[in-house]
Amino acid sequence: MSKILGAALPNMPWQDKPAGCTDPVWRYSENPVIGRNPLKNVARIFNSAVAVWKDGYVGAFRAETKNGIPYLYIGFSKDALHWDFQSEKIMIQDAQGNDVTPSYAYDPRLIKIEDTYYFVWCTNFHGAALGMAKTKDFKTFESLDNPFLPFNRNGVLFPRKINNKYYLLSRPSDSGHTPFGDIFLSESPDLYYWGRHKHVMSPTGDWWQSVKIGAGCAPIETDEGWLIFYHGVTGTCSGFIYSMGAAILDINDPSIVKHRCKNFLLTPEKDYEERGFVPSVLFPCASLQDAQTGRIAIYYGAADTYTCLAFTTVDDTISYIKEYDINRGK
Ligand code: BMA
Repeated sequence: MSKILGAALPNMPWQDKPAGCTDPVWRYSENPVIGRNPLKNVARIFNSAVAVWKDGYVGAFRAETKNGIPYLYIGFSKDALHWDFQSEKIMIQDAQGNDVTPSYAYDPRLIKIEDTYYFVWCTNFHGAALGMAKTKDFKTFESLDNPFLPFNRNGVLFPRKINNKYYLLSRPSDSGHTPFGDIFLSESPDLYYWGRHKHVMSPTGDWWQSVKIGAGCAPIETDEGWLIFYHGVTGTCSGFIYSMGAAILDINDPSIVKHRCKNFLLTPEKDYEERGFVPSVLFPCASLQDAQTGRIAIYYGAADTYTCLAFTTVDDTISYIKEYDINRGK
């Protein structure tokens, strides 16, 4: 039996595995959780992140406004399914209080470390790059500048310091639709200065992840190591297809991949994943987990249009990763 290390979360969204399901991850029967035109002036919310907040949940949402530009919105929820969105995008200040709200912002991750919540997203820094900001109250958001030079995407912080340092996964890219991409790990003493970069994983010969990969949900601490859900991309005659994979990284040195699954855990196959603004995109950005039961709820964007939910347990996923470990040649 594998274990999640961390807090119990008894009120998180959950549905048992459907009878007869042999897959390690299963979808929420009421998907999508966020449909089209979810609020005035916003056409789509997808590739978004949730976190525990007070006695409920907070979300950092990629909201595609009706001029086609994505911004970060926040919302609150009692059950992490029904959301009360704020009507305007969040504004970001620097430490002196000057407005530094970017001209676009997308694919947010939201990670709590100690008593502070951190947003990491793709921002406009003379092209696509990582933006980072922090908040304690979801009223004011202070920029932590740009961790890296352009171009970079899919920045995901670890939820705690390791050996007293902060760690960030990221994917150096180009400023367009990037036909390449590996996951790298960077270290920081203070969340401003990043260095000691290490390579973590590359695309593989498994076709679903043969073009590029990028970190998705914040790493989940387990007794086997850091469990990561990431996206893997293949190229087809009609464009890229995004699926979800998983791996386990060493708990003390997360640049070491202990196990990596050669199979995808989810790939677009429902109407809401195959049809939308960008068809066949399944893009995980966040999870909620309960250390008591080992349950995990994964939030993912579908077809650059919807926000959806899938479920697994730490045991289902870790035993599947090991069974189909890339190093076992199965
Ligand atoms: C990537 C990002 C994601 C998006 C994906 C598919 O480059 O922009 O936000 O989901 O493309 O369009």
